Formats: sequence, structure tokens, C-alpha cells
Amino acid sequence: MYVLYGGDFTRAPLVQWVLGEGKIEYELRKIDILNGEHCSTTFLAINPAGLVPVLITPEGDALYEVAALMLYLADRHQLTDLAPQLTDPDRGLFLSTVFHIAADIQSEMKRFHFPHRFSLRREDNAGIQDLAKSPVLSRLNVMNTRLAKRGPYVLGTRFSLADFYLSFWVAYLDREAVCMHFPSIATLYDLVRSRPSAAPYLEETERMAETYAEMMKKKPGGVIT
Ligand SMILES: N[C@@H](CCC(=O)N[C@@H](CS)C(=O)NCC(=O)O)C(=O)O
Repeated sequence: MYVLYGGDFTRAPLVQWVLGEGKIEYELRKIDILNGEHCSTTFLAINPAGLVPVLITPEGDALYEVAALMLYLADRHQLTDLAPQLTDPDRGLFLSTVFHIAADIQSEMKRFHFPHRFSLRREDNAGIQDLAKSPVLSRLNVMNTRLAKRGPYVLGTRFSLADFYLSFWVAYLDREAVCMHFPSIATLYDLVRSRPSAAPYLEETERMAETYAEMMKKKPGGVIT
């Protein structure tokens, strides 16, 4: 059986959703990242990189990098409704989008959520957050134009896990502002959120984003060290 290390304020729900879609059995072990459990000796023995989520495969390998986990599960369990197969012509656009979200959208969210790690002075943190938003918004703008031409999903009329992946980060951003500026992303978000399997995860992510924003106001020096 799979074991997933995840928990609140992590991106583990992306993996949980794929596991749920595939009706794949797993055990969830929660890691308390707010209290630094991801830096504990016990967790570092599982993932020396100190990052959550981690998926332990039935063979015992410890895998991390959320995009890789989603693709791995979809491929291994033939979840072709979520990920076009290797020889499917849609595979190229699918991979290009998933890698773009992983490398150029979610990575910028680190600066947004952990501004204190990128600044020497506490008073710079708010400015760093603002700066982090701008590349994300310009990338969403490109995505919005593409969806307007060939939507409503990343692969046109065909839903895939790329849509859930993008929606997850929209939920973690200033969702209302994103949806107001980018109507085609708003349409995609609504479509994904109306899927019974996705709704609970996106609702929870919206709540987490609001709570995290509140915590950042109370602890401008950094919520997680
Ligand atoms: N590139 C990794 C990043 C994982 C990551 O940053 N996870 C966050 C939780 S969502 C974390 O473990 N943060 C702890 C830290 O940065 O100290 C992925 O996409 O899986």
C-alpha cells in the first residue's frame, strides 16, 4: 500500500486527489509543517530534502516533487482520464503545462509564502510578496489567453490533472482577483470546482489560503522558519 506524508498547508491534496480519482488505497501521515516537523530527524530520514509531500510506493521508494507524484500515479495506474498516455498527441501540451506550473508558477509561490527567506530586513517582506505575485500573474495571463483560444480546459474540451493542478494554485493565490482579471481561468476554476471529487480539496485549499494569509499578517517575520 502507498503511504503519503502530507498535512495542512501543504500541496499534498494534489496527490490525495489523484489517489482518490484512481480509487487507490493509501495511508495519510500528517506532518505539522507549521511546527517544523518537516525538519525533524525522523522526517529528514524519510526525505532528506525536508519537503512535503512524500509518497512511499508499495515497493518502499520515497518519492517527492508533487508534479512527479501526480504523473507517476496517473501513469502507473493508467488513469487516462487524468493524463494522456505516452503516445497520445495531447501528451505534449499536457506535459508542457504541468512542467510550466511546477517550474514557473508554484516555485514563485515560495517567495509569496516565505518572503522572509528572501529578505534581510523584515520591512522588505511585503514588497517581496508583491514582487513574487507579478511573474505568477504574467504567466497566468499567458495561460488565460491560451484558454480563451482553446479552452475551457488546458487540453481544450478534455479535462486532465493539469486543470486541477492549476486550480489548486489559483485557490492558494488571491483567487477573487485572479478570477476577475483572467476570465478564462475563472471559467476553468469553476468547472474544476464543480467536479464532486475536486470540490472538497479546492474548498479546503481556499480555507487554508485564507488562514495562512491571516497568519502572515500576525507573524510578518515568517509563519514557517
Ligand atoms: N518542489 C517541491 C516543493 C515542496 C514544498 O515546498 N513543500 C512545502 C509544503 S507545500 C514544504 O515542504 N515546505 C517546507 C519548507 O519549505 O521548509 C514540490 O513541488 O513538491
